[in-house]
Amino acid sequence: MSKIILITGATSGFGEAMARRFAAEGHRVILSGRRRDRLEALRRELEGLHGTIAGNTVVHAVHMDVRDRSGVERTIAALPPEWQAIDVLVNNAGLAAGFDPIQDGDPDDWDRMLDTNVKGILHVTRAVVQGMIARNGGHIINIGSVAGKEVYPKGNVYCATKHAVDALTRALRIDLLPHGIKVTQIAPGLAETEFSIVRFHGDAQKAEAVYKGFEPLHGEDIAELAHYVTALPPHVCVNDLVVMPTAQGSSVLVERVSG
Ligand code: NDP
Ligand code: 8X3
Repeated sequence: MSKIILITGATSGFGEAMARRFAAEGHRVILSGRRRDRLEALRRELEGLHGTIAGNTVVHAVHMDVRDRSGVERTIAALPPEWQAIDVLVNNAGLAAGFDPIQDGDPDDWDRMLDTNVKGILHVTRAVVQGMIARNGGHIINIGSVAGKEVYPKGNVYCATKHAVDALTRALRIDLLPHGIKVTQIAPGLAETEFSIVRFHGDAQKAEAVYKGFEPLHGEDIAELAHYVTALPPHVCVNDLVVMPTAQGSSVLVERVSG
């Protein structure tokens, strides 16, 4: 059955891969993010590939900064009627900013991470969940991280935000239980997206080094898992899914081949 799926942070990485996958599986996808040019390019591409389902376009795009609570509320409230009954919310937008020991960290980076990774999930969930409750069903997927299961050197605030995602996911699951709403966390390890470029403030060399000597996860791997958890029967909910590259054993243990 075709679902309406809202993805935050659909302009790159996991979010973009999930948008492509869900649209290819016959779902209707709401793309969101801050970079308007990328949103529009992906919207056009997916519409060209998949056209319409039962008279409705397969894709809709909204400019939305998850840190802006009133902007999020306005954007969700202003969705066209045929896009309002969101079945699946993927809280994917997030970032790491900086990679320093706590004493050298930049408080502006801390604010960006806390506001995006934690408060962003709260803002979007709050705006979407009332509709799910009214419809007595839905599915919220939070993209956590192995950084929400462990801490590692220089990961401090990013790890704290992803531990918050882990806790919030479990709390949502409990609070939304009476409403028939599934809540799932997908917690990936090292994946090559724009994540490290953002973390290192645009330093592509430092970012590339993170994925040297082993095969990291790719956006398509996370899209596969997101598709899997949404395709299960109504009585089955995956609560938590930790996934790493085969070469990764923990946040700090990666089997690399040199050369
Ligand atoms: P990318 O940098 O490739 O994608 C991040 C996405 O988040 C972009 O689409 C970006 O869009 C969006 N985003 C960032 N800030 C905001 C904001 N304020 N409002 C709306 N959208 C925002 O990285 P990934 O795909 O890797 O990251 C996706 C999620 O996966 C994040 O939550 C990250 O923490 C998590 N993760 C990543 C891992 C990895 O190794 N790559 C591993 C584990 C988890 P735009 O800039 O257009 O707004
Ligand atoms: C991103 C993966 O290992 O850099 O969440 O924290 S890691």
